[in-house]
Amino acid sequence: MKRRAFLTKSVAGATTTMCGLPVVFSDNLPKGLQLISELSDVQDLPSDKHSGLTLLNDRPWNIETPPHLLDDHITPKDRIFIRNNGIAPETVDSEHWELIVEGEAVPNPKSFTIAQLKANFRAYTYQLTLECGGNGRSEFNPPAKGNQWTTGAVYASQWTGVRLRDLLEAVGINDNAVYVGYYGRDTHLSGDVNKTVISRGVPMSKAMEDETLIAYQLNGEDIPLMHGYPLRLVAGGWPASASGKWLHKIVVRDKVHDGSKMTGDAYRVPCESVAPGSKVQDENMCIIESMPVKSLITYPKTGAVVRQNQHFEVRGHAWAGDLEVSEVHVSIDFGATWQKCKLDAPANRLAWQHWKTEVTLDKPGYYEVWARATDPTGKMQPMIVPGWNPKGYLNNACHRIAVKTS
Ligand SMILES: Nc1nc2c(c(=O)[nH]1)N[C@H]1C(S)=C(S)[C@@H](COP(=O)(O)O)O[C@H]1N2
Ligand SMILES: [Mo]
Repeated sequence: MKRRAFLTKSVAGATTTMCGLPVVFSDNLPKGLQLISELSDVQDLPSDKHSGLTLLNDRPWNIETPPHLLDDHITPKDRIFIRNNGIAPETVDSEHWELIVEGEAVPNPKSFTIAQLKANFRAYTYQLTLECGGNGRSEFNPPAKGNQWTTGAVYASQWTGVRLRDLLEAVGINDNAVYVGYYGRDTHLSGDVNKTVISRGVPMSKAMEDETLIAYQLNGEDIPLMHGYPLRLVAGGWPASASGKWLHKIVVRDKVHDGSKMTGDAYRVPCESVAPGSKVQDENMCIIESMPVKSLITYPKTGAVVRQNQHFEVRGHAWAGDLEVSEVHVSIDFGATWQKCKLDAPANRLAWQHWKTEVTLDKPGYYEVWARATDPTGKMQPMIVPGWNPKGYLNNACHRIAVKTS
């Protein structure tokens, strides 16, 4: 859903502008000739985003990142994909922002300002991999409804904040605690203020992990508005939908949280594999938890021309949900043989890992480079799209790029 380019001609016909810019030499334009920009679709991204990102939808914003723009070890804010289910708040008063902690397992609900969070709890910083459960959806067949993500709904920025665990311990929770759910301050597309956009969460075991944060900074600065300013729950390694933006309430439930997009087929896959196109009853759908092993080639990019017989570096990142990736291999012969890559340790638990290797292509022609990561249980990325599911989640097929030799 791209916006049309915007052409205006002043009444006098003196200035012609395209997308807000004057058209130089507009006097020379033959009458009736359409500008190319008028004929093609022009992307209209939020101004703080890198112009190379790909717009999937502008209401709500859904924008993905091409693999070569994810080359940094720590993803800069202008390259982070955006996945909004509703409309982000337009203005935020961070001074008066309150975080409420309540729910069946909280005998004495409490509320905190951001200043109180900062003053009363120790700050931690972790680099965390956040991948949308629907990343890779575009490859499923029969296709699944929803944003047609290719490979770009993943990033690993650095988050700073307080531990959810420290907060819950300070508030005091009962033994009947089962699940933590979040509520954010975005608004429903319908405009109905009584409707919750999305309210997901994680079980207590994930909530109490060291790396699960109530964050107030991303890469050492205030969180960008689109990514949850001023507060965000972040649970790395799990579908990013568990990491609630514009966080204003945490509920500690005595049952599995049943907020918006926790039930039915949302962020769930069939508990047992099904034939493509099957109808699956809700009771046979299971909540997605730790994300599967996956990797991305961030250099070179598809279309690169490399010198025949001259080695060049291939590199990228790999991640495996709650686990650490144990190996990454690449293939230049469509998976017939694989070479092992150098793989770095993560910056901390739940951060993606960098890998690289040298590749030589010795014949003129077209090649593909495929990357395949393996987790410590021996599970590898499949070479073709795995387990079809109704909503198109968890496609962790090998990433492939095309290169030519010259
Ligand atoms: N409040 C709120 N939190 C949210 C969402 C949302 O729409 N509203 N989208 C979720 C989903 S589905 C994803 S994939 C991530 C996207 O995070 P990002 O926009 O920082 O990339 O945010 C999650 N948290
Ligand atoms: Mo998502």
